[in-house]
Amino acid sequence: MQHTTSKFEFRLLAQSGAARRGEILTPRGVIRTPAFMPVGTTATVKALYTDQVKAAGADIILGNTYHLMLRPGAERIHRLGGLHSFMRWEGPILTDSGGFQVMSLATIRKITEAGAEFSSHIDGARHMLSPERSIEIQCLLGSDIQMQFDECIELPAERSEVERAMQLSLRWAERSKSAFEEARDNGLAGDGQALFAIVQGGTDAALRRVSAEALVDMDFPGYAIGGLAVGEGHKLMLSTLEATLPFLPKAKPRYLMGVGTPLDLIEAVARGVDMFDCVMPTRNGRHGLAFTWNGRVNLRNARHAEDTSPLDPESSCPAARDYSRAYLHHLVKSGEYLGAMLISWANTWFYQELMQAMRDAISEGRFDEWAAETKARLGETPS
Ligand code: PRF
Repeated sequence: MQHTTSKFEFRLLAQSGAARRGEILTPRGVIRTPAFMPVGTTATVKALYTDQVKAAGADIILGNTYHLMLRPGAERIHRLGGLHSFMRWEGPILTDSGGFQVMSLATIRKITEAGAEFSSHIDGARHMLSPERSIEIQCLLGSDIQMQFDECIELPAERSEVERAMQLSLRWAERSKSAFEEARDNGLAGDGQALFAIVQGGTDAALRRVSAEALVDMDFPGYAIGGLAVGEGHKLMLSTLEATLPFLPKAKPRYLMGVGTPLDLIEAVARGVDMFDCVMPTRNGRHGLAFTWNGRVNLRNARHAEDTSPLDPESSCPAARDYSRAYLHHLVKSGEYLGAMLISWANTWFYQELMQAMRDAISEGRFDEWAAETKARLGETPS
């Protein structure tokens, strides 16, 4: 483990156009940015050992307040020594606050000024999440980067509804910050841990600006852009990013939540985003869809049945380099666990190689040329 610092710190190292290369220093290690964080919702990056996640090149993974509070419970994880030792991941962990998952997963939910009341998607039991309880849970888990409690609504929505949720999220940002500072005063969080704010406001540029400016006034160590990739489409997502990023401080990391495809990542980095998380590499891996340097490959397709070539000869991932497409096709068609494991591994590795390629291109001052070449190679079309 690298003990580089006792404090949370962000350094900008290079810029190419608006694309930024940097590093976040934490007591648990350095996060190279732009960074992609594999999603470890229930204290596991599905179908992968943590050693594989690390070897793929990930510096940080994500965990979820919502899932872990329901099972096995935040207090239990705390008694067991915290999330890092529980799941055997020594590097930094970012935890989402639960607001988004309440909206997407819980049934019978009621949002009030106090917080979100909801029924568990597991057993229907009633629960309450507030900004204060969310921060308490993230402290119990031992999260290195915590997220404010927010409300993310589905798009399209009425402007008045978007504004209401954005304003509520601003008040919840204040309460999240107070709760985090109190936790620090009580020794439940240290100087090396950070709380990020989340900008909301739908696809409305004016609301995004109000949200960003109010959060910047509150002075957080990092800012997320939430409320995107929720049905608005690729173009509106990018124009909303363009309307939001100018109002965020250059010296702080910017995190686009729940995004995305390889094309989304390239376009967002080109506009100045530093961090991402998404289930795309692992969820698609479990369904037989692979990401490679020559584009997406659906291993269910019969054209792979007798193909002895590897998934991606350019990848240094054993799963992509050492197994035939015919074998992967067979595993996927047979519903074998190993199929999900190998393709999740290859995809997680590919996403990290993509981020490394972006970091290199930024350092070399040729991000735009790299992006044009890579988009053509990958053949990704906007979703
Ligand atoms: N808020 C939170 N988590 C999130 C989102 C959000 O808006 C999104 C939106 N894509 C993903 N995850 N707290």
